Amino acid sequence: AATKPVVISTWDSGVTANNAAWEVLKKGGKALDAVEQAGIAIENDGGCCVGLMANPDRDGHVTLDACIMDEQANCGSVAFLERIKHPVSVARKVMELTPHVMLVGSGAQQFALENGFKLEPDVLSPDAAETYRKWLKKSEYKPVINIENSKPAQKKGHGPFAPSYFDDGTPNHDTMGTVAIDSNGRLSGMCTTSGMAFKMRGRLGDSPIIGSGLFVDNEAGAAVATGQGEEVIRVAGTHLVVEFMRQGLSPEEACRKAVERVVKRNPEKAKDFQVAFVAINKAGDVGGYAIQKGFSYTVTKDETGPKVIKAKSYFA
Ligand code: SD4
Repeated sequence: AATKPVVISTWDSGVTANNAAWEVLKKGGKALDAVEQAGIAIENDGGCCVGLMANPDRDGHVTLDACIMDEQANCGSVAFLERIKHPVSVARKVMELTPHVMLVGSGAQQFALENGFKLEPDVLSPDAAETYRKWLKKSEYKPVINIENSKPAQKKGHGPFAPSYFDDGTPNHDTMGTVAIDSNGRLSGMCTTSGMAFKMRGRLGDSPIIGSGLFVDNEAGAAVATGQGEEVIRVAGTHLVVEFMRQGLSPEEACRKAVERVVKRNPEKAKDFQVAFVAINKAGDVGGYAIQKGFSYTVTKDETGPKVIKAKSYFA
């Protein structure tokens, strides 16, 4: 039976991702191709937090995490990948060409090079270089637990529903996650990120981990996460969202229940970090929910184009 295609992405920057996905979906294309295109589009111009223009780790290197999953539970993932422009596409190749799900670091890079991806220069974008220079001035060069949250996050002008920013204006997070259903009722999703800015070298977040940053089950639904990855991993966040949808909850309710689980794990700390989920079910209903206000998501259902929706949140 024909389904109406729908695509939902994290944040207001999801407009870029959705527009690329919609080009595929509107022609009756596959959800898997649509979400990959969404990832590619944002990796081309992901600003602070996705792709090679993004903020670096503490050592000044951009390290990228991405994964992709289709309606048959095929999945692929790369993490701690350096100097490759399109981690989402490398993740898809891992899924299609190897017997494995995850490749990391130099092995992931080697695999990418063997499969026709180009080694990009090891340089920061001008914005990232400037942000890093400022960060270095104030910051001792040693690992600090949760430095991302060591100052109260503030909202500063960045689109209608700004994500969290540090006091000095450094963006905290803006991972791109996209889930979609196509006209054949196939669900797929992807997640791509540079992770938390100024993370310890070698740190992986939730984003490349199937069941944490992204999960797809064609019987129940698909979900993707953004925010403080460590807290998402602790509850296997997106797997949890999908299981709640399997029990019959709407996507928004499922996201809300998963957010509540994250908060319950650490009620004190939860006041200071952000975690958000977006989800889609088999009927093409979509929803999202966050711990903190300021999270938005983008939905495209038809030719009227992407709509940015302000998510409800645990803390008002
Ligand atoms: C991470 N979840 O690496 C990612 C960061 C993020 O928006 O979502 N940024 O923990």
